[in-house]
Amino acid sequence: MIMINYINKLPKAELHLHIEGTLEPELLFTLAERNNIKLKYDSVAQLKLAYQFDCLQDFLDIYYQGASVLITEQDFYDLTYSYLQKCAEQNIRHTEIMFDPQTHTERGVAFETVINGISMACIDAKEKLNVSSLLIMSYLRHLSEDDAFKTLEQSLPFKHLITAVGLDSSEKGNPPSKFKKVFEASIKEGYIPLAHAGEEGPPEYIWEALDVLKIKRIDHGNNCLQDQLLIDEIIKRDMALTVCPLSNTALQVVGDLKNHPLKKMMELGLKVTLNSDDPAYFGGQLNQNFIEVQKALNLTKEDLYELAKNSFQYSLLSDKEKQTNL
Ligand code: ES4
Ligand code: ZN
Repeated sequence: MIMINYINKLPKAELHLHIEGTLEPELLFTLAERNNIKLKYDSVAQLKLAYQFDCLQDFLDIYYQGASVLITEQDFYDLTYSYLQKCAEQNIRHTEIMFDPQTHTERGVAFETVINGISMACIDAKEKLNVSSLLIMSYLRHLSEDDAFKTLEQSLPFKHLITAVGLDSSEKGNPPSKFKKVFEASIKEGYIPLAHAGEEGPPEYIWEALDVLKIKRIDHGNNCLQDQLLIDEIIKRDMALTVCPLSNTALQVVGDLKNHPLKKMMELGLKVTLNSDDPAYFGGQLNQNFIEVQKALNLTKEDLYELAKNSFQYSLLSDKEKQTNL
């Protein structure tokens, strides 16, 4: 109880969060009805039964289906604002939100609809909830580099609303080097490069994300533990890993929370942050990730404080903005 209180009160930033992954089953049904979309599931309970995953691809198949109920600017606004309300309740003071434009533009939803809905909610949440946010536009790695280039082009009129680019979706068979040119072009446009790497993919993919894509932060990165030289390099470059414990157990990247490498990572000197990834699908918001991992790994208050401190320190906020939170 003492630890739960401590966690709830701790000011935190969330650095690894897919807005499409915050779509709770209840809102999913509401939006399906609002947009006259027929779902494969008859009820919220039935839908929830489908949330059992053997691997990342299993999850992605359901996640893309879920996202298909998002049609209008209002839908994206409601989705985002409802996540930001949860941030306020958990004392998440700052969040760096990933969105996948291609998940929507592929279905005929305009880029503009997506970004306008999301960013209006962010503006309102700053004013009404005092939660700050910034946006990370993620390229889907199962699609071609040409497709990512189209997305980059579509984003340019909205450049002032986007801080960084990311790389997500099916990792195996889609190495970072596939996106070398589009990351170079994104950096030229002023976007900060980030990428998922080493969630299911090998350490070589993390090396590529560092050396070819020039990323500034590693999403997941669990598999760096298989390569001591890589661990040394990540520490030398002072790069953080955005670790997602409940995502890792839900997708069977880690068998049991008790065997989660988080504590080992901290002991090795890696800078890690805790994150919820896709909370509507993985069984818990950010504070639940803190609570469950604290219990499973017997983390101390000092460990928890360090994780929360890292979340501000390795955020994309300016040094001045960080000062107000640290
Ligand atoms: C994702 Cl957990 C995870 N990994 C890769 N891509 C994703 N997109 C949404 N969640
Ligand atoms: Zn992710």
